[in-house]
This record gives sequence, C-alpha cells and structure tokens, in this order.
Amino acid sequence: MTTVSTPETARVSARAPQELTDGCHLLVEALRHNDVRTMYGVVGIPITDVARIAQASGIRYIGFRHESDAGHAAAAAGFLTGRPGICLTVSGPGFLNGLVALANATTNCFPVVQISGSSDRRIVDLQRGDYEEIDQLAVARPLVKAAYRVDRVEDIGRAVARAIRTAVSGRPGGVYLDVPAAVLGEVVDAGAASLQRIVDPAPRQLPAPEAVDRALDLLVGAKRPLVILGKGAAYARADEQIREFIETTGLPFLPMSMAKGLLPDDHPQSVAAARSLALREADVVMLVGARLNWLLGHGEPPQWNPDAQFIQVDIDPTELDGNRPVTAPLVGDAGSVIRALTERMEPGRIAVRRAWREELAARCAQNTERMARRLEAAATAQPMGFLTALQAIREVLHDHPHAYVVNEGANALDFARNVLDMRVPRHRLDCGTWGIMGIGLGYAIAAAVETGEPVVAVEGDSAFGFSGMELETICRYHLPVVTIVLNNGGVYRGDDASATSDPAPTALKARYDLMATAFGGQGCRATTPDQVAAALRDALASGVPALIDCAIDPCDGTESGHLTNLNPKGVTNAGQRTA
Ligand code: ADP
Ligand code: TZD
Repeated sequence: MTTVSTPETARVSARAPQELTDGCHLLVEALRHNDVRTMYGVVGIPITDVARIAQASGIRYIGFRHESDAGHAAAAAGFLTGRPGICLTVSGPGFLNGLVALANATTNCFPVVQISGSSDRRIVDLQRGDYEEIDQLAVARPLVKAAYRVDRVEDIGRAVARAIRTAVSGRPGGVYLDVPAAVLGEVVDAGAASLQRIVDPAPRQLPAPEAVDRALDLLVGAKRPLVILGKGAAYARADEQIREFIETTGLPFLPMSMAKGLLPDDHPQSVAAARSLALREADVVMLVGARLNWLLGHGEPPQWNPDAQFIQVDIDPTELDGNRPVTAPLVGDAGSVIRALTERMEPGRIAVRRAWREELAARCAQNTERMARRLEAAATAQPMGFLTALQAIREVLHDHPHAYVVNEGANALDFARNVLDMRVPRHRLDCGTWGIMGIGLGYAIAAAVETGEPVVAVEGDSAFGFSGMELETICRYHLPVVTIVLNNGGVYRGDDASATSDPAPTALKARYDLMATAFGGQGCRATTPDQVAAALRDALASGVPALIDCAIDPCDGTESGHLTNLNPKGVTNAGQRTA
C-alpha cells in the first residue's frame, strides 16, 4: 500500500476504517485527487458505473458515439490543458476502438490516459472465450508510451498516479491503464486503499550551460539562420519566452501547422510565405519542438541545404540525430531552454544579416502577391472552389481571433492551413504527425468543453464522415461548435469516373446540413461565399451547434492534396509506367 503525505491525501485516507468502498469509487476518487475534471468515453460493461460515479462526484463526463472520437477528444484536451486527457472505454472492441486515438496521441506527443475495463483474466489468459475477450495489455503495449494493469483494488491510487505521471512527464504520450471488471467490483475497507497525489507531474528539464553556449555560438556565426517552431513548442506554454527570444534576436521563423499562432501569422519575422527558399538556403536551423520527420522532408536535400547545421530543442534526447546530425543539441523543455538561451545571450551578439533578411522579405512579398491574385480570382467563383469558401471563412474568423480552428481533409487541410491565419497560441488542431482522418469532431468537442470558446471545424467531406455522428454529441451537450464541410462530393475530388455501375472509389454524396437539423442543431447549405460568411457569423453569434454544408466544385482539388507524390507509381491500367 502506498503512503502519502499531502494534506488532501491525509483527509481521504483518514476516513473511518469500517467504511467500505469499491474499485469504481476508488478509481474516480484517484482521478479527482489528481485534478481530473473531465472524462471522455463510451459506457458499457464494466465501466458504466465509473462514468455515473464520476459525474455525480463533479467530474464532467462527456458521452460519445464512438470510442475513437472520445479518445481524440481526450488527446486534444491533453494538448490544450497540459494535463492528461482521460478516455474511458469498455473491454474488447471498445478498447480497440479507442486505441487508434491513443496511438495517434502518442505519435503526436499529447498526454492522455485511456482507462479501459477488461474481461476476466483467468478466462482471457487461457483463451476460454469470455465476453469481449482480448489480451488488452499486450495489444496496447507496442502502440503507447506505457501500458499498466491494476490487479488489486488497493493499487488503484498508485496506478492512476503512475499513469498520469507517465503520460505528462518528459515527452508526453498515450498511456493505457487496464482495470479488470473484477477489480472495479472488488470491495475493500476505504481506509486500506490510499490515494496518491503526484507532485510536479511534468518537472522542468533544464539544459546544461555548455549546451546553451554551443547553440549560441552557432547562431552567432550563422549567415542564414532559421527557427522552426513545432507543436512541441506550442505545447510547452512558453509563449512569452519564445516571443521575446525571436524578437530580440530578430531571427526569421517558420511555424509548423499546429504552432501557427504561437507568434501571430502576420508577424514581420514569419517567413511562412518563403518556406521553400528558407529551407533550401538556411545554413543554421534551430528546431524548437519540431521533428525532422516526413513533414519536413527528413531534413534532406534538395529541399534542404546539404550543408545546414542543426540546433535542436527537444525534451526527448532520443529524437536527435535520427535524420540529420545535430550540431548543437539542447535537451530540455522548450520554456527552460529558451529562457537559458535568453539569459546567456549577450545583447546584440546575434544579428541577422541584412542580405538574408532582404532575400526572405522579397520572396515573402512575391509569394504573398501571387496568393492574393489566386484568392482574388477565386473570390466569386461559381460553383465555389476551396479558396472561395475559405476566404469567406477567413473574413469572419478575423473578427473572432479566439475561436479554435480544427482542420482535416486533404485539399481542405492544405488550403485552410494557408488561408486561415492564426493569431493566438494553441488554437489550431489538425491531422498532425500521422495525417490521420477522424480527429475532427472529437478535437472540436474537447476544445469547446475545455475552453468554453467557440470552435470552427473546417472539414473535407470525407474527413467529416469519420466522426460525423458526434454531431449528435455536440448538439446533446449544446457545444458552441460550427462544423463547416467543404463538400466537393468525394475523397480528394468528386469527379472521378467509375469503371462500373458502382460509384467511383473516391465518390461520396450527402447533404450534411440535414444531419445537424436531425440532431436539433442549425443546418445550412451554402452555395455562395456570402452565404458561407452569413451562416458562420450567425452561428458564432448565437453559440449554438451548427453545420454549414458548402457546395464546392467537384473538380476542385487534387488527388491526395499536396501529397500526390506519396502515391505509389507502378504502371497504368494500360501497362505503361506512371509518370
Ligand atoms: P511538428 O509536427 O509541429 O513539427 P512534432 O510533433 O514533429 O512537431 O515534434 C514535437 C516535438 O516536441 C517532439 O519531438 C517532442 O518530443 C517535443 N516536445 C514535446 N513537449 C516538449 C516540450 N515541453 N519542450 C520541448 N520539446 C517538447
Ligand atoms: N483513413 C484515415 C484514418 N486516415 C487517412 N489519412 C485516410 C484514411 C486517407 N485519406 C487521406 O489521407 S485524406 C482523406 C482520406 C480518406 C480524405 C480526403 O477527402 P476530403 O478532403 O473530402 O476529406 P478534400 O478536401 O476533398 O481533399
């Protein structure tokens, strides 16, 4: 049994020893004891009572239609609050449904704990055929940061503490906590089961002074320096330190998609509009909470300068050197690292050369002008293209800088990322590291629940379908979420020819606005940009759940969006090599 020393724990443990409790109650108490305020899940055997007890105890329980969406919601809650989101699932298939989200959260470095009921161990382990039988711990383990099982009711406090600590400390990730039905039902003296409140769940990690000086020396000698901010930098909540460092050094920066808004997109040092040039030319690149994975072309030429030297700020040392050698590793949390850099930097020592600033500025101006012309040409297109609808959305969002933006799809993602500017940190949530579809409404629900701010989910029509049933959840909880479906009638595009009388593999067809009205929300079909803007303005003003189905030209967009090159080439149907 765990001993505890905080006053809160003493109060919990000091109850009369004859008082009885059980696994369900203890689990909820353990979560409350560690400041869990919200839980996302789908109920059923054996965890229905856990949800009921949680709700009665003051934890907000949000009931979903599918565990994957509940898991994505918990993951987004983790990213947005810096505390692990909690997802509750039933055993077997419910557990498996949640696992995609748990693995995705691990990949994205979001802290989350999936707590799942599980079937009778004595039957599962001999594969005798139990209700929802599966060896959940073994299945989860390779996909998550850690997987634990509680085998005795008196270990629940310890297990919850361990799961939360693991999810949120170091590089955050997904933790699986298996609680067999027998443990949930086990009755025990309340006095025999102590709770554990974890102290300093994600301790600061400071870099060594010599590592800081090494990085500073590299920046001082750089001719064409560049900073890349990733979602790890956004997660670190070091907004002020990062802004001060960027502004006092004058370094040009590029935000990755979920780091948009960490500094406003219209910041004069942002070189997002000159991205290709910046990557190709930079000679010293400082990565802050961003990995050199496929999203950054693995740091390789020709996209990157073959002679570039890297400074990498990351909380996880195993991330370094995987793709390009790191000349100046800075291992620690981004807040502590940036503070150390600022403290040890002599004023004026880092100065960005004029030639580099001017080269970037000229390219930014050129590309911004080119984009403005594209937008102008698309502004009144009929039928609407992606850019037509997105301009209308951009105009409205300009007056709502605190609205959260959730974004998924292929073309819907690529266009919206470029068109929708962000001005506030951690207000954009998207497909992330895996390029996963299905995060949309789960992320949107969590953003609304955790922050109370309005949420606008900009969805491709295929992407929306993955979590579309959660529209009912949004309506049931009266959440201020506006879902905008950029409906071009298909995966990628809506104009593929079919080889048979069946629809083409990419074809889709629906009036999504009717779903919203079916669930008691506002539904609207928009065919012009004025209608899109008016419907969005109304929905944001009223704060009621709404869906705007935007009729987009089926011919707009490209196969796989910006990722066409990742499709295998092979031969055409006529046996020719694909170009
Ligand atoms: P992006 O997709 O935006 O480029 P990635 O998800 O690839 O970002 O990278 C995020 C990185 O941030 C991960 O390597 C993770 O270890 C790191 N990270 C997470 N939290 C912190 C933190 N508090 N401080 C520094 N690095 C962090
Ligand atoms: N399944 C999952 C879980 N993730 C995926 N990324 C895919 C399938 C494949 N996929 C993409 O990569 S994008 C996409 C799918 C199905 C949908 C694209 O169509 P859309 O967006 O309607 O959402 P656009 O704007 O029409 O391109």
